[in-house]
Amino acid sequence: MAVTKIESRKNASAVADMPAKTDKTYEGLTRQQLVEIYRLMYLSRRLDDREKVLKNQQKIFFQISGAGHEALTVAAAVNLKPGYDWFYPYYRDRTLCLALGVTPYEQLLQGVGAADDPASGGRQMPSHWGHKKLNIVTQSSPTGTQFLQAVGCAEAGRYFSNHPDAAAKHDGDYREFKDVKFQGDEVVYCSAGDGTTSEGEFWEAMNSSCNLKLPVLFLIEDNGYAISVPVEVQTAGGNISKLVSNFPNLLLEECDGTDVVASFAACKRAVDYIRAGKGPALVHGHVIRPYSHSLSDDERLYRPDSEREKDAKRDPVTRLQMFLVRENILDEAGINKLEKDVDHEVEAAADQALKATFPSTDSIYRHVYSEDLDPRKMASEAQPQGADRTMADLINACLKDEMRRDERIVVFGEDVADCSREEYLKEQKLKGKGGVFKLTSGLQMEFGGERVFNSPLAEANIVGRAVGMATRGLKPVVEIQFFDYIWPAYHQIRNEFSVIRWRSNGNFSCPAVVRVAIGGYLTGGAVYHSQCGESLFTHIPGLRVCFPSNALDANGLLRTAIRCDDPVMFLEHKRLYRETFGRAPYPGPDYMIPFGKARTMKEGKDLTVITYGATVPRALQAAQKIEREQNVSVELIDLRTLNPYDWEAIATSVRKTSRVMVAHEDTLSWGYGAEIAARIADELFEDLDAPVKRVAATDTFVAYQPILEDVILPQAEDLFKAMESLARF
Ligand SMILES: Cc1ncc(C[n+]2csc(CCOP(=O)(O)OP(=O)(O)O)c2C)c(N)n1
Ligand SMILES: [Mg+2]
Repeated sequence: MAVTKIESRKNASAVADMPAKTDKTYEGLTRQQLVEIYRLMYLSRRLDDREKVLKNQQKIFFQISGAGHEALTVAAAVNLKPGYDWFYPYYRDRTLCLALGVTPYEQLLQGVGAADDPASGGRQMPSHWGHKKLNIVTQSSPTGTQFLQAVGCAEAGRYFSNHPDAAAKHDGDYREFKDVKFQGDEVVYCSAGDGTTSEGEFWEAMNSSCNLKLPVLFLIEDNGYAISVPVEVQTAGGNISKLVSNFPNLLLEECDGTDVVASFAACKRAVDYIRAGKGPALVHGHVIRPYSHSLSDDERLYRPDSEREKDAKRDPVTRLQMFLVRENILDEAGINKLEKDVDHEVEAAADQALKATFPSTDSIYRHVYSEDLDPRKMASEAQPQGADRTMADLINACLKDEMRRDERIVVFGEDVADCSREEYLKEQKLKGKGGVFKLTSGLQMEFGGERVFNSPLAEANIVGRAVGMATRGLKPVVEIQFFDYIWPAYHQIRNEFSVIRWRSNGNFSCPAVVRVAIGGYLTGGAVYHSQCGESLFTHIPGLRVCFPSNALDANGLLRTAIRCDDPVMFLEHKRLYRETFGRAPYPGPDYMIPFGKARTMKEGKDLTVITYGATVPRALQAAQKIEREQNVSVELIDLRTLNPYDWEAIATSVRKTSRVMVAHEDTLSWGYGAEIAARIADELFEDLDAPVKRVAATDTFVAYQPILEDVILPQAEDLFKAMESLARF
């Protein structure tokens, strides 16, 4: 049983030589194990106490405690295996992390913000856990983003068990740097507080993990409050167990989380159930929160003494201490010795942590992107074959090529499968759907439902699961059906997908591709099927952003996106999917376009137009017209990728023409063009003969009525006029 392991861990030495007085066990816990558990709980509490002092002395900068949650989280930990199972803990899980093998010194390094902090190297707050060796996945601060990632993590474990060859290393792409570990019966632990179950992503994770019978242990640590908001305000009826009790395939355990033995028994039943492959489990433990929410909170403002005193009587550390004495497991002298040893250990760890080296200030850019593989350098030649094909065709062809080449790729999203009810496909009576724009058509038929499948209609679900899978080494290439509906996933994109590598100081990464159908000019697309918004991604460090304008670029950039080691937003303009403009022959299965290399669509000498996406063909039309009619020679640059972008190409062209405009389909103000224009003004001022111009959509939404859409979105005519005035300036 896994629990015996804690005796052999380094920290257990204080009690290892204690003779067991009887063979009596408590729900399977031996007396010696209970002593060790007490040691961990007491250690955890003392670390919180020590941190509080350090915070008051301004030697650390934030403190949030695990106090009151010690019994429940240690009970979970002793049923699990560090470095074997996977862990998505939250900030109250100090005792769990100690029990898994994070040392007190390592925990204090977090508070200090030390270079050697194994969780983040000083980038993330203390008690935001992460430990690569122990499979404790980097923790963020938004409540509840861990749920769907835990689901994805569990899916990845199952996938690799079914496809062990996919785990192999492979030179020349992200797999060279992304090691895969899997066990077959691993459990994914995911904890949260009672308040956090109000987040929609909790329910999405319950839904998917139960539906897919995934090995996830949800531990809900219910201390009755979310900062100052009591549980009955968060949860209908005040008890989360009641609300989740009807989920199919779920084992539900409700326990007194201040009682170690009861918590241990509940967690053991849960873990046994999960390891047996029966589905997920949720353990709902009732705990207390004696130290307010954090050091920034004073709970006396909203909780009367009577309530706090009632809680104090259930303090888990005191309860276990009394239990040990009552059961003659330790006497007073034994307790005193243990506590003294722990006090010394904490002091020594704190002294050592306070001497730790800080991160160097020039390290701040490390791990924003992969340090191993640079997509700006990934390139291979096209080998054109056959007739011209559309952007939709060549994206589909790239997905197929890459899925044949790399068994780690999974594709999911809304409607992306050919047909979820596979028996219909087997009867071969139907063609299948394959995406609302048919971009994933035929993928499920070729690669099977395990690699290509429909997600629930829930965008956070898609990206959150993809992040969890990619963290484990899978390569999800997921689809967001319309950019207009990406917002539920934006939280995962902004706070997780982009930042996991940086905040974990390179210990974790989640290189996946999010394909997004974007843009207007649809005639009838209206407000919610026509939006752009690329600057909302380019404004996020850590993300690569592609926005191809033609079939060949879409193919070559998507291949680089898939093979690279960074998270990529791949923006596909739906108006361009089947446009006559920009069709091209299939370039072969290895064609890669490096990121950050613009394409000069047309050379010119009088003015430069910098653009991308659906304004490329419109700008080209305008440029040809002005050249024809007024002999103005326009240089047209298609950026192709927006982060990174090709500054070199911009600067070279501006130096040549001295007149420049940036054009895009997205709204004008605070758009992508503002950044490019500002940089040109800053760095190329002396090369300019005219102010930098911008052409973009009006600062409105896109309307349904075509005559309105026409005035809202930039047309070739608008570009023509802007070129004219720029040339004349
Ligand atoms: C998405 C999000 N909203 C708000 C916060 C601010 N916040 C941090 S912890 C917390 C309360 C969490 O309560 P609960 O889930 O019950 O956990 P507990 O702290 O009680 O253990 C809040 C509102 C946050 N971190 N993330
Ligand atoms: Mg709470």
